Amino acid sequence: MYGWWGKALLIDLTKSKVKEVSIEPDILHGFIGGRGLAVRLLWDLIPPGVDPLSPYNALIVASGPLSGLPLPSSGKLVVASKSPLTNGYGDGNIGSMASHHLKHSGYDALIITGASKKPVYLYIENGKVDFRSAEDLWGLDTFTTEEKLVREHGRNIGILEIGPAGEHMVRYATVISQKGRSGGRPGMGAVMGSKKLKAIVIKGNMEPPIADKEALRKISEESYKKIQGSDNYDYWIRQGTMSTIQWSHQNSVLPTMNFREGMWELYETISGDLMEKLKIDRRGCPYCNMQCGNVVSDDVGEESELDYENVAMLGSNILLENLKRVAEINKLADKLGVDTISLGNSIGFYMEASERGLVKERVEWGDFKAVREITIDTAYRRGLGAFIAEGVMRMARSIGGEALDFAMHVKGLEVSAYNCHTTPGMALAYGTSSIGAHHKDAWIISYEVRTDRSSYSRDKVERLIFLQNMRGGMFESLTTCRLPWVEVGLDLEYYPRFLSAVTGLKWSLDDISVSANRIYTLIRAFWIREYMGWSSSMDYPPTRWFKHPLTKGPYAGSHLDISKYSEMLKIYYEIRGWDENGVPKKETLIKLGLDFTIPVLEDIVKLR
Ligand code: PTT
Ligand code: SF4
Repeated sequence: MYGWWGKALLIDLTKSKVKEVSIEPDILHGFIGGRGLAVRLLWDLIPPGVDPLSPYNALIVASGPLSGLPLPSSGKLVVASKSPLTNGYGDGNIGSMASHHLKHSGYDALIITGASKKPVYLYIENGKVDFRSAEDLWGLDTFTTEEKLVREHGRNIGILEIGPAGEHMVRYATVISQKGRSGGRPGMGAVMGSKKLKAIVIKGNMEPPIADKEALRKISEESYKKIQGSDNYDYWIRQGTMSTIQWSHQNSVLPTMNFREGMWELYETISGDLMEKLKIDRRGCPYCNMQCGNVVSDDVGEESELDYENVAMLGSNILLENLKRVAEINKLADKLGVDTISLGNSIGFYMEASERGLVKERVEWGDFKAVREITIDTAYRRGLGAFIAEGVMRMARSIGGEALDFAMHVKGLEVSAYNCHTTPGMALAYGTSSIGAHHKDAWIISYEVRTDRSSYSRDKVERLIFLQNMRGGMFESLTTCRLPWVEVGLDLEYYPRFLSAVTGLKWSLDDISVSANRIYTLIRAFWIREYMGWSSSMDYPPTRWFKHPLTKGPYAGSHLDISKYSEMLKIYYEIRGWDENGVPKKETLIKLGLDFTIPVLEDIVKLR
């Protein structure tokens, strides 16, 4: 078989045992890799209803058939597990040398189960696993951890690690790599912490099985050139995702004051244009020729790598009006290993609750000193930080009443940085994303703002499903970065060509779309299994967007219409082949080859 190794390493931390398990070709062809492979493995491996922070949960680290190969922006991998934030399927994508080394280590995935009694890290060289003591690493921030591991093992390795937030099982702790790459928003770092797993060091130098190396070399060379020659290339290299700050403000979608408003008169204090002036370096993921990690010097003179989501959520959303200060909080989040989107949401939610007099301890909008202190305390679950570490959904439930209306999450995952008072398509993208309110599966908002912004049309739902299948299905499973397509317009047709050259099988975009549909539907089945049922109310965006109109700018007075949203959701279900409650129909499961889920689901819900 070409394209995959056909094997995973099953690593049991309780018993310090390792077993090689084979992965059937049908599974690899049907679910591709990365996210698709992860959810397929989780379905079989973890007991239904498992506590995500117990030893019985599994953490999957998966590459895809294109990861870590010499083709554009391929240095990505997926970390996935049952999420301690949402109790459903959770994953994240991370750009790291760990992707290259996993691909060259003889395995498609690591499956990590059990829990160690004492802190450990895994040293994996060409598939041979050593369990090493991490007692001297436990408690260290992610930057220091990585420096120590590099001193111990040299530079030619890939490292994934957690910081104090993961160790203290903050519900939105992430996995960090290379001082500024973060993955696994729904608490993948907390799952590592619950297993007392501080880091994974991986080294591989085996030749991956590629069907037609010469064809791959040619397509790859051509695509790298296309990227470099694109019209948007120079601007992208200068600003990366940071140009979205000015775009979002101009289009009234910039999250401001806990998503109360969509624009902020002080947006220039955190903009991409300002970042360009402060920029001291540029970094990025392996195999990428459009590297977008913009590094600035922060308030205390240390390096911080900025992206749109980080700056919007820790800037306008909490009214912090100084890019160097925002950069300091962002760097702290990376060092502590906590997701910036959920952190900015959780602090913003608390600031609003405090303004409304719903909580005892007062925290003012834009109070930098307080934000700095809360960020550190959250990672260690100290004082107010212990409350904020629980995330928006749990904080809102414990306060109750009106707080539930301004709790900005879907299924427990905090909303990423797009305000949707006036963009129903993006609201539906959040409502139906496979991990909760994340834009990664469908960034329909740019299309929506360019075209018919206020419509709730069928066309928009069709476009959304296409985007979900490409972004959340194809890119997450191949697993490569989607930005060459999204930002500099690399033709999507390159991806089936890469996949055909690597696997020796003939793939079209339509074939990949069928797999994406299968992956989406299996993820939905996973949520139903873990929630012991489903209702369409789970697929609605936060109440604020229906109930609290914008008060500023050209869209003042606007909000979403709930009955029109419900109509869109119905169309969404119909196209996916799910029933009116959002449960996949039996014929859909059979058509997609997901028959194995039927007996499990039939015990829980009535399948139509
Ligand atoms: C991603 C989410 C994003 S999406 C951002 S900024 W973005 C935030 N980044 C964080 C960070 O940084 N530090 C931190 N402590 N928390 C953070 N939380 C937020 O996490 C990232 C890039 C970006 S930058 C984006 S859009 C694209 N995302 C991709 C994706 O999801 N899939 C894919 N196939 N390709 C992608 N390419 C781009 O990658 P999550 P990274 Mg990320 C510092 O992790 O959990 O998926 O959430 O991976 O290597 O850091 O690259 O404006
Ligand atoms: Fe990484 Fe940015 Fe390159 Fe994507 S475009 S691979 S996120 S550096």
